[in-house]
Amino acid sequence: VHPAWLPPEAFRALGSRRTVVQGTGLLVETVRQEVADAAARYGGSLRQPTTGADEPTEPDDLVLALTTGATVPAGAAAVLAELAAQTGQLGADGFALARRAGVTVVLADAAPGLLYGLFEVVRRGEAAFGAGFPVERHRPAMRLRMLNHWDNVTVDPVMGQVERGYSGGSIFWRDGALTPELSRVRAYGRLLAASGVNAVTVNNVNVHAVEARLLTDRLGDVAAIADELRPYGIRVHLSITFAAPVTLGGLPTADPLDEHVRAWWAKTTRQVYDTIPDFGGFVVKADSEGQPGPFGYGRSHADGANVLAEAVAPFGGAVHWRAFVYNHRQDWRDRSTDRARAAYDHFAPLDGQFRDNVILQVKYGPIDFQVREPISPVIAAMPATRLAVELQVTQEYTGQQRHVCYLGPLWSEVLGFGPWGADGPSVADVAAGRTADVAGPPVGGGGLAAVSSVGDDPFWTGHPLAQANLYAFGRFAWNPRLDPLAILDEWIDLTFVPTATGDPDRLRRTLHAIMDDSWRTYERYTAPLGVGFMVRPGHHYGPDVDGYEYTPWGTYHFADRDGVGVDRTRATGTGFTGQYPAPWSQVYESLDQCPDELLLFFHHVPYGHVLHSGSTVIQHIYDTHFAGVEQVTESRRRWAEIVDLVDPAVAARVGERLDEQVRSATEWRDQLNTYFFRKSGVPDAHGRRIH
Ligand code: GCW
Repeated sequence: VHPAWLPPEAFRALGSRRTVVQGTGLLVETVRQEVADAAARYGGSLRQPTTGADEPTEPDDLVLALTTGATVPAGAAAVLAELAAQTGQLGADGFALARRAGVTVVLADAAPGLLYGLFEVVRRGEAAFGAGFPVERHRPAMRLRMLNHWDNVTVDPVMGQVERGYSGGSIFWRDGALTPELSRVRAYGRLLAASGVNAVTVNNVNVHAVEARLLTDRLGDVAAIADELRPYGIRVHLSITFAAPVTLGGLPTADPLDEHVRAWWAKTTRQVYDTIPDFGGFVVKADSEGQPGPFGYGRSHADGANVLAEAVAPFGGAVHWRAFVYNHRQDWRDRSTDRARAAYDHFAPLDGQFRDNVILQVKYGPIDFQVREPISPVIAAMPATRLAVELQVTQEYTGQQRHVCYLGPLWSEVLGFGPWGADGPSVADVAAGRTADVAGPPVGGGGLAAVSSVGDDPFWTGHPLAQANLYAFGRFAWNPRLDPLAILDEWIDLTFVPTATGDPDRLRRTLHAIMDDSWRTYERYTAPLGVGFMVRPGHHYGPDVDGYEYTPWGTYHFADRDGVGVDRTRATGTGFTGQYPAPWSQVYESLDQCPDELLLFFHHVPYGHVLHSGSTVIQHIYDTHFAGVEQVTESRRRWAEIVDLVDPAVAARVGERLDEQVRSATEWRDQLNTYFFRKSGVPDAHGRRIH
């Protein structure tokens, strides 16, 4: 299995030093083991801590210590003194890092912080042991940093084992049972911890019959996974079906207000915590795409979420209730229904009705993980509810890990976006719970969640370069303000540079050239100007402009001979723009002010409409599609120039996927350009070949 961003070489700087680790407990032992392994490989040492008097004759290079001990090793004393007033304020996951008088010091109030501090030292490599630097305090912005696996225990004949999975089978489940390869689960936990993730769900949000039983008679399997992930500070969560009281409990109803249903959830949950004391909680997809939910009993989603929240509350658990609820059986002739409106219409009226251990998990956009969407208006509409923002690391709509598409810049834009304008709180602030300056009582944030891209593929993510997205997710959940290109640099330096043969600068430069702008490149050759979809129905790979146009799924572009786009204005359209607060309700409503990249999401315009860029819509479509393919072709060429610097297996896999990306992008270009040329009759201003 590929080591991803933790090749042994990434531990060289740390492993060649003298280190002491002070503290006790499971995660401190993990830190010790990491240091011991690295030291054994690179000639350093791990010293056992002693008490005050017999400090070592040779000073330590690195001290990792908990602030809660009676003393800290000598080298850390000055740093501890400086921190003094702030000890106890680093939080469970936070740490302080400094280098002074030739000693690098990591101090944490609790063991998880020590582990994150260790991985920060790894990330910095030699720089952690170079020039001194003053005390830095590190705390994650999000308390919950969660990956959702859409893994099934059994293999679905249509979807395969992992729904929207592009990396082989599940790393948790095999042949209907728990995987025999638990070491792989542990290695996964280690990678996640090194990126900052602290929670995982082990099964699909679409909960099928076998998977439902993970809650009850198959709970032992979940416990076994939890045992592997626990040493890396990762708590396990389960996706459950709302119908469980009926399907598993044999009750006549799953009505959340029924006393027997409440009692069943309470009893069942107690058993879960008896087996897995640090169990994180439930993730629920209800009344969505055929999953059962409270609507079936005439109850609200607050009723539904609260009965589960009540069951996990005594144990400190949380319920992640997804806001992805819409009518997937819409009549395409019905112009009054707008899928973009659905989450807000369902959930905004419920603000304030959820128990405080309910986290409403909202996809970042109002539709479905498209390459370009405005942010979901739900994010700005529920000040009295804990919200988590959901991203999609698995590239369902962004090339399915056959295309290079580094999503860091997309996520950075989403997280940094100010729903109340540039000066107000950002999307990340809402997820982190820092919305006190917005009307309503301040509530804790729900954190960041994302659909995992990992499978049992030797490269974890199918496309080796797609590992960068997984890494970036954890880093953003820790600090949403990080520069996406700096994250990419970290990932390159951890993953590739230590094992590169030859010129690491050339490797770094070329990977940046291929990846930096790859999200926008993908946007260029696929659906234009925020209109979305245009993918093949079902598997969602490759172009099919009208594939969803006359289906019940609510994802339409309305192209005709005169123009294209969805009128979501209040004036003449579905009124969706009214779900945003100012200034966006106005900006999006206005044809003049609406940003180009979202124009067709909000407006239906003629092909000759002139964008802010100065181009017409039709010419923009032609230009971006030609440019997108050129960029992909260029990336293919660049990769060929650096294959000598990387592992041959990686070189071969990436090369083969880039070939497919060139083919697929060309297909997208030709279908899109031809489609719009035939609809509009407007020729390309530059006379390029359109079929
Ligand atoms: O993007 C859509 C996917 C479904 C998925 C759903 C969801 C798990 O096509 O496969 O179901 O979103 O987020 O629930």
